[in-house]
Amino acid sequence: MKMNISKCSFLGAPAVGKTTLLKLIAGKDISGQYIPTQGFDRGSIKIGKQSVCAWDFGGQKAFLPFYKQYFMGSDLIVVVTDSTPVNILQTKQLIKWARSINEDEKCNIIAIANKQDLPGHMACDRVANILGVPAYPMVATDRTNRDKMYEILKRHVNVNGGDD
Ligand SMILES: Nc1nc2c(ncn2[C@@H]2O[C@H](COP(=O)(O)OP(=O)(O)OP(=O)(O)O)[C@@H](O)[C@H]2O)c(=O)[nH]1
Ligand SMILES: [Mg+2]
Repeated sequence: MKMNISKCSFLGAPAVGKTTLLKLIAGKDISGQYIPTQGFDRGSIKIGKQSVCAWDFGGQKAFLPFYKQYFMGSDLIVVVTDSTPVNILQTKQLIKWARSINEDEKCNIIAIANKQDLPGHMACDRVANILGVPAYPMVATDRTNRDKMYEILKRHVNVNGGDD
């Protein structure tokens, strides 16, 4: 019997806000200082009736080759950018990498244009244009965005009959 679990991978450069986004969804404290994720962390999120296994991949480039085997088979890839022009271009490269690894799998890629509260951020529609994937504006450090982030995942995770 196929279990009703999706795999959702969070990918992005260091310090763009991946771990913060996952804490936001989980309703955890998001006020702490930056602690870089070493390797990856895994956690479970409930989206409707669906259990989603969320993989939080630390952004340091040296980890990338090591990720391949863990990253394969993602149902949804959430690439996170801090919405600066330089980082958006780095993110474009990461999307290329993600596609090259998942090319045989059908998997969705979306982007979170995070840190929309900071001066100099790029507007989300421009981020979407450059990256070529659907993008959503976000401030992960604002806990009132929890429902918004939940709805984004719900829309894109392959929810089977999970209407609530
Ligand atoms: N101003 C602002 N700061 C944010 C936002 N999202 C996250 N941060 C801060 O950015 C820093 C890095 O956040 P993390 O979530 O740890 O970043 P990460 O992408 O998991 O980084 P790695 O684990 O190194 O790959 C933390 O100090 C967060 O508080 C945001 O939307 N706006
Ligand atoms: Mg992290």
